[in-house]
Amino acid sequence: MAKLTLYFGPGACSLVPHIALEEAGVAFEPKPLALRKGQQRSPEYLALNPEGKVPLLLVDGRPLTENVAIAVYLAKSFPAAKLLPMGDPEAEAQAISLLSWCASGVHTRIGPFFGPQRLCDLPDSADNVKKLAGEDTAKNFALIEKQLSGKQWALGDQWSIIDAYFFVFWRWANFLKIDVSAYSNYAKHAAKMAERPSVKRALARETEASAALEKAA
Ligand SMILES: N[C@@H](CCC(=O)N[C@@H](CS)C(=O)NCC(=O)O)C(=O)O
Repeated sequence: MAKLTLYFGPGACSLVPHIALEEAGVAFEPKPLALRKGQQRSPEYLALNPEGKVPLLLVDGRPLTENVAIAVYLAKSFPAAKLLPMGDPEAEAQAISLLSWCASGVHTRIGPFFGPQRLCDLPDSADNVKKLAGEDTAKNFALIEKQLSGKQWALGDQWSIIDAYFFVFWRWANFLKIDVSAYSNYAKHAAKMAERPSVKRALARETEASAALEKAA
């Protein structure tokens, strides 16, 4: 089996593969980075991922970036964990469609709340950027709410890595104090996610890592 190393930022979108690794019960080396301190831009890290972002999975030392690619790699490497549908081409493609939308449609719209000046650095523009990000995020959350309607998980009865992605956005929305009161299916989904042992383990590791990174110089 390949040696796996996961670089993650506590609370960041790297929680998606972090939960997936726990769900698959796979041994891996966790490498937390303090994103607020800019550790993702250190020369050592940029040599592994020139984009300076998490997640990064090292597979026997070879870097694999991008949540969607890491999800597909983990799902195919550990089929027993059923992280994504496998076998039926249409079901596989539908899952990748939803996963890609999480990465390119949802993440990119809620992300500007964390750094509005990265999108527009005109004076006094931050509130406008956040207003637009909020409108798009509300539309995206309404779509997630619909996706979860009448279902146990994002794809139906079977949990998938897409559920981890939905959970990350929910946590961000709560951290950002975005009003989520309109999304009852999504709230129930998040509550069920929080009870999953894989999620508890990943969150415990991220909380511990966060405290250690804060303490370190
Ligand atoms: N498209 C990438 C996005 C990765 C991404 O934006 N990661 C954020 C954390 S959620 C990051 O590393 N930010 C640090 C920075 O931009 O300096 C993926 O899906 O893996």
